[in-house]
Amino acid sequence: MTDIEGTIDEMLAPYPDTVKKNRKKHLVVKNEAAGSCPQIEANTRTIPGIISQRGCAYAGCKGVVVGPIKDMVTITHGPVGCGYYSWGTRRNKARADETTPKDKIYSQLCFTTDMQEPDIVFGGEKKLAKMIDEVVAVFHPRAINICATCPVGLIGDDIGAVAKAAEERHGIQVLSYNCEGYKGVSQSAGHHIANNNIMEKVIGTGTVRKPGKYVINILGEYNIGGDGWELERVLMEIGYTVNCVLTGDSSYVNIRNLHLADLNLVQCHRSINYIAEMMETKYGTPWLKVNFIGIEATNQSLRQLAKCFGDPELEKKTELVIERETTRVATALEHYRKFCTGKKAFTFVGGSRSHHYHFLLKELGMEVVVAGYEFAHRDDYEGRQIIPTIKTDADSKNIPELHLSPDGKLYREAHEHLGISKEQFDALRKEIPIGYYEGMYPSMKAGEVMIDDCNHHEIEELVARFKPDLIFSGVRDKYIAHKLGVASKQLHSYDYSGPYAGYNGAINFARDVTNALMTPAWNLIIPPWEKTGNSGSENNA
Ligand code: CFM
Repeated sequence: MTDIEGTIDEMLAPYPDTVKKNRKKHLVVKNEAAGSCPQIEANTRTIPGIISQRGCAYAGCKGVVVGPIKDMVTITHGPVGCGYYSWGTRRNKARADETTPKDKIYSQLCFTTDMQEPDIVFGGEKKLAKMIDEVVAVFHPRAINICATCPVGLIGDDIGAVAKAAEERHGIQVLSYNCEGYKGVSQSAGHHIANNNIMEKVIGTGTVRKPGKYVINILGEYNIGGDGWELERVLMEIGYTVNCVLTGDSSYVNIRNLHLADLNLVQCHRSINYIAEMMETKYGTPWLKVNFIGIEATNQSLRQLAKCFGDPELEKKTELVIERETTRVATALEHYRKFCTGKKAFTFVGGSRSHHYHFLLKELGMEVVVAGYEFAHRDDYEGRQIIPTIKTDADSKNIPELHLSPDGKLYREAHEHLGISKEQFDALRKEIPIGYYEGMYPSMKAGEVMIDDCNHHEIEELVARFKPDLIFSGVRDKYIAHKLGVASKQLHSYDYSGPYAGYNGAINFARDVTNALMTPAWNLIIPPWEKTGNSGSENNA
């Protein structure tokens, strides 16, 4: 047993035996000698009573995937709390453009049926139908989403029937999502439910391809703090047409035309890999895993993207932009690196960022000693090659798998989408991550820890034992870190800052991290374990 494994056993020691056994499966210590990643347990139920960082299926569907679509009204069908607490908390920015005027941006607003006790007792369908009529009369949206919360499923409101009748009444698309919070073990279930509906009912209904030689979509980019805008700036300068970003600053009209692009880039694998895969099956559209967090990661993603089209001119332009942008940000990054080098970090975020930010943190000279996802699946840790070995359980069977087949009219082979030969595509596939994601494990170093569905107790213990300088997490853990005397930065909402993606984002991030690390307050707080000279849970009360 290594020292770190011994440390983990000590951390789990206060748990009852069954809990200890369960939680141990959610932890992996990187062991270079062992070669491939050991199996980690993920996407399974949180132990009742444990204070987890996770959200619910409704949060994943409404809050993450469909909520940012700016020209759709998204109605939360349920008591007011779910709508209210998911209002404006995720910083998916949107702005008026040629698809959507300013007064038609609804992603910033909160629409909820505010079900009351009589609605729970007698059913909420009539109230929902009335609300749709009012929304159409007042706002005239292009289309509507209805997201169900827990009580809706419990009382059996047929939101599908309400949506269908409303479509007939109003002549616009009304999509219903049975994303009741309990539908899965985390928000991940809601991503899948949203992906299914968008794929089945929206993608492929449009006929307008945006003009351009290289037309791409960015999937799994939600424009938090303006990240997507920074990426579009760079991609457009190189010569790409960004057909649609799913779903950051996206509009319904563009999502309908998603299938008309040549290539899908996948930024957040966890939340959107379903659509990427289904589009590959139905339309033959290839997808490329990218990461635009960190300068080198961005440069690598841009180079791999340029290779896809087999055009030397595109590669040349890519190199010019990379050269100019990298040089432009180098001095500022070098300045911040002086403050960040040698500092240790934890990254606990949902299902993608804990990995993506590794690259940027390493560029700043920092080490990620513990990294975890709230709700990722095994492939986000271990790589997609293990997908066939993932056992489906009762919770994952809850979400229907769509079984699609190639579209007779629109299906084209991947190489045809890219305008290259089959041989060129096959060679490319071996070289760059087309249709593949390697997961977080390869980014970890020996002795570093990956943890799934980390909880309050474990965060305290890990802090006491690994003594990080900075914890990247969300609002649930931010103040745990502060109480332990450690600086923290939110990687979900960026603490009202951003963008953090691409070149300009890297500078913003380096500045914010430097500010967090250099804040004198942290030197004035004595962490609990240093007061007693011990470590361990009994000292963390
Ligand atoms: Fe993808 Fe996200 Fe994430 Fe996610 Fe999220 Fe988010 Fe996240 Mo918060 S879609 S998995 S469900 S990158 S809201 S923009 S930051 S937990 S790591």
